[in-house]
Amino acid sequence: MAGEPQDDCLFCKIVAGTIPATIVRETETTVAFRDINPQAPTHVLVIPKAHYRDAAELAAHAPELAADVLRESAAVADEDKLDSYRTVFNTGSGAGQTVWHAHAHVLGGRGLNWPPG
Ligand code: IU
Repeated sequence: MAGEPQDDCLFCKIVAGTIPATIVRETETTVAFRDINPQAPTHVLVIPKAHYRDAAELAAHAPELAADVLRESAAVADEDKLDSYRTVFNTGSGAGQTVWHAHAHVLGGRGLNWPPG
């Protein structure tokens, strides 16, 4: 069910502490950790602790939590002293989503092209 931990979800396991991650920030409702396959000098994932399969489900069921994720994304950029950065939510496999627990990618520390691939 939306919002409930899923046994087979990698990011729920990171939240539970049963799989290690390089955590850079944590709040009551969110965790931010370095991506294991970084695409930029800063590549941090910000996730809600509660399980929602993607950003659309998160926004529909828990808009205040979605706002927490955006606020923490800005805080990550601030901590890494990024004056420009990109916040990305891949939603659906056609857009490149591979982990089915909503997450914001925070990318920065190099020039970023537009449009993305
Ligand atoms: P995507 O938007 O669902 O494609 O992003 C998933 C990200 O999760 C991707 O950038 C992976 O490198 C990252 N990731 C991770 O940081 N740790 C893991 O154990 C796994 C994936 I699996």
